[in-house]
Amino acid sequence: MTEYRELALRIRAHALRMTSRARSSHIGGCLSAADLLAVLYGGMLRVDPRRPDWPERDRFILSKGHAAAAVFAVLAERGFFPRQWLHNYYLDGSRLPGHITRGIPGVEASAGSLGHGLSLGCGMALAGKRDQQPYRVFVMLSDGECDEGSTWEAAMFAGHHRLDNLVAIVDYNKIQSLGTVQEVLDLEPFCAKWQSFGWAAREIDGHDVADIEVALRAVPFQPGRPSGIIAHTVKGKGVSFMENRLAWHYLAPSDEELQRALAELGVSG
Ligand SMILES: Cc1ncc(C[n+]2csc(CCOP(=O)(O)OP(=O)(O)O)c2C)c(N)n1
Repeated sequence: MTEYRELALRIRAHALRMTSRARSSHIGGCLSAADLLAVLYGGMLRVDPRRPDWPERDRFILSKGHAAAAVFAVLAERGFFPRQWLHNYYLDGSRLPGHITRGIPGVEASAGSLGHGLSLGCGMALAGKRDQQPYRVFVMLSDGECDEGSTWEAAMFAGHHRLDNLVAIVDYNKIQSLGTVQEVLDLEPFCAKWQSFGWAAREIDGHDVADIEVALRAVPFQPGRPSGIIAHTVKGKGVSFMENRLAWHYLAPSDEELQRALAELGVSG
């Protein structure tokens, strides 16, 4: 568990530095996803950085593509590409754009226009079944995307086709870009909605690495059903002045805020 926590810390520190340097948005949703990504890439995903195109690899799709900084950070930490690439994230001439983009080693799909990742995951999972491939497909969604009809069409499709090689992980941080989920379009009873679409779904604490590992080890939760993990998280998790603050969806940390945030995490600038 210590390794997961250390990896999550490095993801948070990288994402803070990257968004600050680029003066770019979305740090709140990177910090909420950091523990989930640490457990996924810290051991649960069957991937190999030396063979990013290995046909039997698990597929991971970041449907909430604006949190790219966190995924680039974990891919660099796992050795898919050099850590130096992170230094000019989202700057002119960079290899790493502000949203997740296919073509970068370890990235399976482009995303950023929200609400499409689960459909992509369904296609990959269905292809895997038809080709009798052993890989699993993991899709990380935001709660905001679950206000979109396309997500529920994909959820219905996955249930209908009994895609038990598909796992949806919702980073349920309860905050979108301009309001809370409750104000914008409430999702509750959320877990029950997934279940009614034919999914085996459960709720976890998305910051408890042990809880996350137990859930990821248990997929598929039920044979013949896609697995849904509703991960309760906190937007901005780990940095006190960002936690649960709507403004940190779009704000970029200033130099001074970056130093304060890194000091709170206990890492140097
Ligand atoms: C189709 C689409 N509409 C609008 C946007 C602009 N946008 C970027 S992030 C975001 C919502 C952020 O909230 P959420 O999706 O819950 O993400 P998280 O809190 O996990 O960062 C929106 C509306 C978009 N990227 N795609």
